[in-house]
Amino acid sequence: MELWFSEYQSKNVRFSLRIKDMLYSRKTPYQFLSVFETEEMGRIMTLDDVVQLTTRDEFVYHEMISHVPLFTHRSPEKVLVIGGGDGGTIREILKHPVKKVHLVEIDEQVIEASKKFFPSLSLGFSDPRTSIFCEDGIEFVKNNKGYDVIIIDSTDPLGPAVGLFSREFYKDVFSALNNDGIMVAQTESPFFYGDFLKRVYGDISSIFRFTNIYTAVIPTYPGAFWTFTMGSKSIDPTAVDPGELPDLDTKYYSRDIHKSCFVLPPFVKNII
Ligand code: AG3
Repeated sequence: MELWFSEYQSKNVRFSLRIKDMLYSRKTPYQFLSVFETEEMGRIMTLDDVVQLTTRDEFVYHEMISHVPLFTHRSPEKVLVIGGGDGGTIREILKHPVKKVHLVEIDEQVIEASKKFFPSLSLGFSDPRTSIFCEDGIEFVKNNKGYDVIIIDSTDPLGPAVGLFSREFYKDVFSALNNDGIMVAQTESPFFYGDFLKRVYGDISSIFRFTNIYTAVIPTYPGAFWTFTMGSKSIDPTAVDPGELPDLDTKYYSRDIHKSCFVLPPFVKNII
């Protein structure tokens, strides 16, 4: 018997992975969390039947959501991650000489499942620079300040994550950042979420001096062509000279990618 996991990418498009083994499945207070072993994409974590990561391609998302803002800042010391309970973003941030990384994940069970099933992602949880807070990120940014970089590693803009894409939240993120602070949010694929991207870009650019979208290819996310939207208080992201960036052990991110990822095709420029 063949077992398949399918994610509805839109009402009329589904993406399916053949499952070898179902490792974990439970309802948490916030969402339905599953872990599968797949035939081809390694291990996957899903939340409410939406792919969060596969061990085969997670490096693209986690490298890109971390290194682009951290290297744009140049000397980040204190970094906040909102969401990202799997730990992949923390793992990448810790490749930089940062002093403190705070992780705010609302669902403790995502952290526990990652420790158990995704050790290559969650290894940064035990680093002395990491502090973990199982709280609502929306409240957390209202009460905690002084960050150089804030990374919003959220699920899709549905259900509990809706507030993480609101203009009010971005204003609180702005206030939680230092004067040269930078934020980045994962902002979906322009193929399926064009209107959403336009709205978020408009909101972030009404608050931050610089707003830039950059992209990466993530085969297991809807549309594969993924966007990240960066808001910067004073540093112009396009003025960064990638030639001056230090070497880093990465598989997708590179100096050339740092430059090219900000180049947008006309259909995306026309959306925003
Ligand atoms: N980021 C999840 C991105 C959204 C994926 N969307 C989808 N498959 N429809 C959080 C997980 C990685 N840390």
